[in-house]
Amino acid sequence: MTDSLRHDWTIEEVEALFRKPFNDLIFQAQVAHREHFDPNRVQVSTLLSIKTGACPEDCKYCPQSGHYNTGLDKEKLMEVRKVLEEARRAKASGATRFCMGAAWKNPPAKDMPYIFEMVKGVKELGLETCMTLGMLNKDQATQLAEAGLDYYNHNLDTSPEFYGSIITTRTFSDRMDTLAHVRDSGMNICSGGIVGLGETERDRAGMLIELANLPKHPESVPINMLVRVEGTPLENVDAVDGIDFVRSIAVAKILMPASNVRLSAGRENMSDELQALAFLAGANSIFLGDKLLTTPNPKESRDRQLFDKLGINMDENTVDEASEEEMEEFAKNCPLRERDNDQYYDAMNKAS
Ligand code: SAM
Ligand code: DTB
Ligand code: SF4
Repeated sequence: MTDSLRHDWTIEEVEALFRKPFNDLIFQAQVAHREHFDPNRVQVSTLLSIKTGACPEDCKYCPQSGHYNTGLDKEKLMEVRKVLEEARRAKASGATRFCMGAAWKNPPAKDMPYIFEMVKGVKELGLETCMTLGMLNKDQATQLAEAGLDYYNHNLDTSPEFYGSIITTRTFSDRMDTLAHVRDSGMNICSGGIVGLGETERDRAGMLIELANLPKHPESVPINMLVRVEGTPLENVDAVDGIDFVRSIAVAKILMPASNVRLSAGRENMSDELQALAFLAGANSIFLGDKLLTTPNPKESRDRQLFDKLGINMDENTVDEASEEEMEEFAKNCPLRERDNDQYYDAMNKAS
């Protein structure tokens, strides 16, 4: 498929964007944004950690890595029933997409039946579904697409050059392989990165180029500001400058104008004014709800106040919800939903 979007950005061009006078950069991003979106609407997702902590990966930014002591309570895979309760709550708060995250290197085969039930159940509630479960092989991506998963989140996080300074338990090309499987499966891609890991501006440009030069742009591009968590190797890294952060949002929008750019982690420590600049730079998606996966996010009431001040409307739910009867029928045919998986996990933990 051909589109009018570019997939051939060079590092020189993107570094030049980063160096533009701020006003010119924001103007260019806002013009690009308005060609594809209503400038006063944001897409709203809610996050839930469905399996928390004890991750075998050593991502230096992450409170859930088993390599660091961050005082986090580990939790096994959440029961399907509980996930659906949280999804119902998210929908009532106004989210249109429910994103389920697991602290895995890759999803274990034995857990896939539970995962599929979560996808089906959340969809039946009338929400879009997104999951982030680590690396996928081709079959897993196909099976998730068949279960009805709408989006798969898999971030590149930083440039290929800086990657090895942040994560040693996988490679940048492992990440790209999973993105290719997700694209081939027909699911939408959600992929972005983190600003504030100690990377250079060239690294920020490098990461965005990798996303923008994919054969098809990710439909969703989350830009996270590092949440510095005590116990992680990056707890004392210098805080990222707000204006520099907004530059990354603007450049992401200019490179991928038809994609939803998400003002993702880090909003808890941002002023209203900084968030307003990020929206002006083309961010049009957020996580709503007082928790991200394990760290705090602004209270819903604060976000609603901010949107009121800015005249921003939240996207409305357009997915048809299943009827009461359909939900009952689904529950009847879903033995995993009500099953308490404690016994199953105790046995597994003993075996490992
Ligand atoms: N384990 C899976 C993976 O890494 O793909 C999924 C969950 S992982 C927590 C999802 C994303 O959260 C990471 O790729 C990273 O971008 C983001 N993240 C994790 N810790 C963060 C932090 N302290 N600050 C900002 N973003 C963070
Ligand atoms: C994304 O880019 N950011 C979200 C979501 N995708 C999965 C996760 C942010 C996690 C922040 C740290 C935490 O709460 O554990
Ligand atoms: Fe594990 Fe994902 Fe955290 Fe890395 S970012 S340690 S893969 S949960």
